[in-house]
Amino acid sequence: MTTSEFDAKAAESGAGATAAFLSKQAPVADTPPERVSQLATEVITAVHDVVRRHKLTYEEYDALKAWLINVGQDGEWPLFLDVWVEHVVEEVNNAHHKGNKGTIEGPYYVPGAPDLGSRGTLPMRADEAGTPLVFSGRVSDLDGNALPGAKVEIWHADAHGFYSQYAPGLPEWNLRGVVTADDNGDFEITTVRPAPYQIPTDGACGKLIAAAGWHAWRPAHLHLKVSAPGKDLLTAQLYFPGDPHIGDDIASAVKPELMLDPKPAEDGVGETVVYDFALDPETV
Ligand code: MBD
Ligand code: FE
Repeated sequence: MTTSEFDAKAAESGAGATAAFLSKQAPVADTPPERVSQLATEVITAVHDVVRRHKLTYEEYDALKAWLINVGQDGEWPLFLDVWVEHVVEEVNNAHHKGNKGTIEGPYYVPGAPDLGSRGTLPMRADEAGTPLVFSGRVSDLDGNALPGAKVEIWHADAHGFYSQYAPGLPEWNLRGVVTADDNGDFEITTVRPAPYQIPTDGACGKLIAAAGWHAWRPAHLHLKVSAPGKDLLTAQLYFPGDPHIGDDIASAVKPELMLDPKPAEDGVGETVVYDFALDPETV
């Protein structure tokens, strides 16, 4: 793939993520005016503090203004917020959980992926690139009781870092599916190992990264949502040992509990990995 083809797909992903976010719900929180006022005042005051502390020039102020406008025009508010803010929202909302650690959802979840039964292969192209990976596990409550019927939704990028329904040219549900835990709480998903992922570099977020001398990489990851009646939804990502970006994920979404331990498959084709989920009771 050429750089310009890569960039063209990246730009479309941003616009798609914005459209998908706005269409999935009316994102209105029932927040009382006192709390809106407090939150807004503190955010604005934090900005004032930075301006004073660093004596922001008018040139810098205008560059900031142009950049903020560009984030919207490039459709990159979902990307910006999920990369640089969501991890703290996840942290404060799930701190009380005693079961599995979760992490951020990111911008590319789509509900309603194909149902694969308890054991199945994610939809993929005949020549899908990547090492075959069989991912199995068990869903239980905090006491270890199986949760038959629990849903495990999984989605991940292809070997080029593209997510179906955001990058053009991929089959609709490529590398997205749902399995249902069987009577023992067990499930199995066959897919391919994802590749390290670079967030789009051609939009406003990429310009910030370049201007600041940062890098744009996330470690390779599988996204998951694990759910069962009466349990809190677990949104997680799982990572692979030895990945060069485990220690410096641009989205700050790696936790030691989210590391997989894949083994070579017994039949010599690809890898197998086992990872179990314990769900917390629903927060009331
Ligand atoms: C991703 O695939 C992702 O998971 C996050 C958090 C941000 C951008 C792209
Ligand atoms: Fe992702």
